[in-house]
Amino acid sequence: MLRIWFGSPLWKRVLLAMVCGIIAGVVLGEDAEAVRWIGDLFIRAIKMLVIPLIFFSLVSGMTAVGDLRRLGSVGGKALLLFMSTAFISVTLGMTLATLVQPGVGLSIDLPVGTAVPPAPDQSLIGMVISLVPENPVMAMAEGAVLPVIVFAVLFGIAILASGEEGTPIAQAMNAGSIVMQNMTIFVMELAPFGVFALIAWVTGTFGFEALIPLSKLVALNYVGCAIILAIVYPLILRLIARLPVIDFYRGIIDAQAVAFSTASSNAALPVTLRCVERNLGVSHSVASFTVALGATINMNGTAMYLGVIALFGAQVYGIELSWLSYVMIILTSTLGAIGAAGVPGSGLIIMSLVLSSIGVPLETIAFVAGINHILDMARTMTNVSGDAAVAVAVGRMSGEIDVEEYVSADDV
Ligand code: DAS
Repeated sequence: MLRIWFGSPLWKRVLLAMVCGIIAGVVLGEDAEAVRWIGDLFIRAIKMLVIPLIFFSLVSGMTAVGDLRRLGSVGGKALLLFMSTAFISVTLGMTLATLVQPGVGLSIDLPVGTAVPPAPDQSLIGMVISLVPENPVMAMAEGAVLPVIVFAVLFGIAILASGEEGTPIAQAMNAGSIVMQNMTIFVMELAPFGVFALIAWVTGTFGFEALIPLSKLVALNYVGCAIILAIVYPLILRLIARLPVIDFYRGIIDAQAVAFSTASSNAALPVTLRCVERNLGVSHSVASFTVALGATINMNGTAMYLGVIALFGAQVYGIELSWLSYVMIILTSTLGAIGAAGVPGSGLIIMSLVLSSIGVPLETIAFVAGINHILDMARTMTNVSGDAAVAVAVGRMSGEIDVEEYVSADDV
């Protein structure tokens, strides 16, 4: 029985858990509250990973650059494209959620006593100042993720500046990143149990209609990914790389298939590299750096998803968002997508930081956890396609792409 369970793909187990959770919720009604603690345990396990995952993932991503000069030339172009596409993606996600309002109509009041985190009341300058931690360890202890991200980026640059990239400190950061990715995979193995409990509680407490917005969320995320694939990346290819779009998508279809089926940028990395080098003609030097860094810090599908879910959560709980909240969503989603790891479910983990930053209860995860893997497959495919698009653009700008090879792109 155990072999059948753990032998089947995670998305099938989560889907089964979701169906069982709905049935349990309908049967048990309010009594489903009795299993809520399992869901709370799952949410706590997700929160447990955020700080160490982001810190190690970011520092090891920075040190993977190799040296500051490289960070300046190829890295500078790649990072500019990574950040701008992430900004566009999260803004797209918020726009779609504003237009469609997936959470409106659910209007859930949290059970008495549930502390709703305070919405940000800082001024913009106050917010910028708070990005620099007075004490990085305290920032980590308090779960202040944005200051931790700032410290991690500076820490990574300092490793490069001191020429320490090949030393034990850099190796330790890389090892830490691998450990945290494995821990994320382990926590996601608990997802079926957490999803069962959360969906049972949601269905039993708020009624079956509470699940109807989930179909809107799935549709929104897939439409958002489609817009990024059909508009954002072609703009990069046409305006920056000045290369045809059809050859690009023909050349990376294998990487997209692996990313979609595994919901993991890391799992797709070897195929993405092979597609970018062999099918699209990007030099090994630019491809290996840009695609590897992109798999770690470039996640446009995730950024878009975070924008959608942040507004969904605010709509569900009837929380009015200030303009500063929108700025916070863009900041935390853009930086959070950078800190997310290329493994299944990391976007769900980063979501907890985005929700906390705008005072939206983490109970929102209860609604999304059940469909998260379905969303993860599409956003991972979008993430990987973005890594390849930036590699082509940087290769073109650096004169390190064989255009003949690109236009003759075919499947590997
Ligand atoms: N599954 C992550 C990836 O591999 C993306 C996410 O969870 O949002 O890119």
